Amino acid sequence: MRFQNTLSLLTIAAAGVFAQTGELGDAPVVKNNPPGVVYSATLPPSAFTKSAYPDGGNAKGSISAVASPDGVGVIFKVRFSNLPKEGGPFTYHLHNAPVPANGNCTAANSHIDPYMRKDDPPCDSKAPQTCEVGDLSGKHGKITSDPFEASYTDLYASTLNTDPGFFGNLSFVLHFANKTRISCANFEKVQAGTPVPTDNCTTTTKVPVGTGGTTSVPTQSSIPIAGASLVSKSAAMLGAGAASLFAAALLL
Ligand SMILES: *[C@@H]1O[C@H](CO)[C@@H](O)[C@H](O)[C@H]1NC(C)=O
Ligand SMILES: *[C@@H]1O[C@H](CO)[C@@H](O)[C@H](O)[C@H]1NC(C)=O
Ligand SMILES: *[C@@H]1O[C@H](CO)[C@@H](O)[C@H](O)[C@H]1NC(C)=O
Ligand SMILES: *[C@@H]1O[C@H](CO)[C@@H](O)[C@H](O)[C@H]1NC(C)=O
Ligand SMILES: [Cu+2]
Repeated sequence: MRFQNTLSLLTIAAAGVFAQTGELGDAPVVKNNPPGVVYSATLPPSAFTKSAYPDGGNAKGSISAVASPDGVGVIFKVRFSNLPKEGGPFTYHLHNAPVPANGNCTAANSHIDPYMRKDDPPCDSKAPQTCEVGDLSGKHGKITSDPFEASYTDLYASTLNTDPGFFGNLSFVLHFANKTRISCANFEKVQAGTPVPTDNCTTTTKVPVGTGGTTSVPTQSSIPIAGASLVSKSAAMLGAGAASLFAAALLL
């Protein structure tokens, strides 16, 4: 019995399961996110850290988020391109304050961390419930390519405005590996209350998962990512892609 306990402890230690837990415990899975409500955030035309783009400009980047059709977790679709040539792998997080009108990314404060886990030691992606709720790149992977695309379900961030993991009126920040803030953007509600997708669409739609492959990549020609086109893009995604999002949720 004692030997077995010791052995299992050793096994757990070897597997690295002793992840940091928040002072208030692990993040609970959010099960009541309102289906169909989309939030998105798009980086502005010029960087916060100007030295990242000596000739002006900025990374292109957007995050859109919608609850899973069953309300369990939130499906994130993340795209970045035109990243700085050095200083990666880049990280990005949901931050716990909005960006003011002057674009000051320092004012976006720190990560969404309602269970008070702090960012040190780093998130163990094998135990995402122990990570800061806002640490998306810690849980789901850093930005390791340009362009970079990822689609995943996060079970702890929330689109329900009464949940501690709510980010819909907050922001995300893109960082160099050394944590310097390159750029940041506020989330905005894109569209409310679309109907739950019908099942019969799932067989005909491609599943956008991860980077590369069949997913479309933003091109240089689509430089002005205006609010309007973003809205229509996301709306189209919701309509035509709702079934694929659902499929992605099942896969991930
Ligand atoms: C962080 O990394 C960037 C890119 O490599 C560099 O320009 C910047 O000086 C670094 N900042 C600090 C504080 O080390
Ligand atoms: C940016 O925000 C930080 C933190 O709120 C503040 O200390 C700093 O003065 C602000 N800088 C500007 C230029 O507004
Ligand atoms: C964001 O929304 C929540 C819930 O409605 C609210 O409690 C919080 O104060 C808001 N935060 C900001 C920065 O507006
Ligand atoms: C899916 O079902 C809806 C409602 O039942 C129907 O109107 C639509 O034509 C169907 N679509 C396909 C591709 O079968
Ligand atoms: Cu951050």
